[in-house]
Amino acid sequence: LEELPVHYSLGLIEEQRLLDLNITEIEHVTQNIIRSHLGTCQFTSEELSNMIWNVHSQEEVCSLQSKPCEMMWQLCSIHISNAIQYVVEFAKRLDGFMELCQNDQIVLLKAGCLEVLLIRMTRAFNPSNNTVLFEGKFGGIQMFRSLGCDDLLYAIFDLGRTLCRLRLSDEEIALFTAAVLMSPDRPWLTESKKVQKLQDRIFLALQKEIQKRHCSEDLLTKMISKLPLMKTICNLHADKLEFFRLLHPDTAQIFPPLYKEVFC
Ligand code: CLR
Repeated sequence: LEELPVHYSLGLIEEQRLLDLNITEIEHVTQNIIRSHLGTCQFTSEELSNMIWNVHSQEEVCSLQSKPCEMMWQLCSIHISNAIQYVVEFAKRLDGFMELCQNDQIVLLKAGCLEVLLIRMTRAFNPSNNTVLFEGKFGGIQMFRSLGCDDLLYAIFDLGRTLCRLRLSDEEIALFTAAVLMSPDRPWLTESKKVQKLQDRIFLALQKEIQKRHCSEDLLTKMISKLPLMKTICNLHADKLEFFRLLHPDTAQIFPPLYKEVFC
């Protein structure tokens, strides 16, 4: 080492310092996102695992099934907009999000919040009996029969099962939802380069997080491969909502304002 020219060893040190800097920067991104997720995920994993065998009784399922279609739509939209409020708070806490222009903040949230909810649903989904958390207890797809959207519900439950199979940690869910939210390809973005840079950092952080826990490197590929199914679900939801509004033109009052703002 003593024989090396001085500038060479200095160069090495410099490079090493740069590497450390990048590592701490990504570590920073990771910590910010995980903290934001844990602070806004509505239920801790512990709360969810305590609830998981608390299943709706047959009577409770029947009473949901006998609700009129409009009432069930209203109930679901209330739960969804409540959950969206937490997603909005999640986005606001992500480094860089509030520095985007207001137009882009709105574009990203409108386009991404249902996808984020669908990923978050994995935490509240029990794949061993195909149940999801709804109204404080777990229940199967039949709870939603009166909505008249069987194909949509099958797609949602299908996604729940396939995402659960990936056995994502809370950290991975945090980073995955952040990456989905920061999608630079959403229509009407004005500063998509900025969003691209933020998403690049998030994917780097996600890759690092996956390397920590898994031997197989293809988890990220598997996660990304679920995005088309999510897009299909979003489109189906939009179609069903449009159809519902055609059948019930008086729906202006039944949906909560946030649900209308995001989806109508
Ligand atoms: C997702 C994870 C959130 C909490 C939460 C709130 C509302 C839940 C949602 C989760 C999962 C999907 C859900 C939704 C309410 C209605 C909806 C159960 C658990 C079902 C699938 C019905 C959808 C029907 C329409 C789109 C018409 O932290």
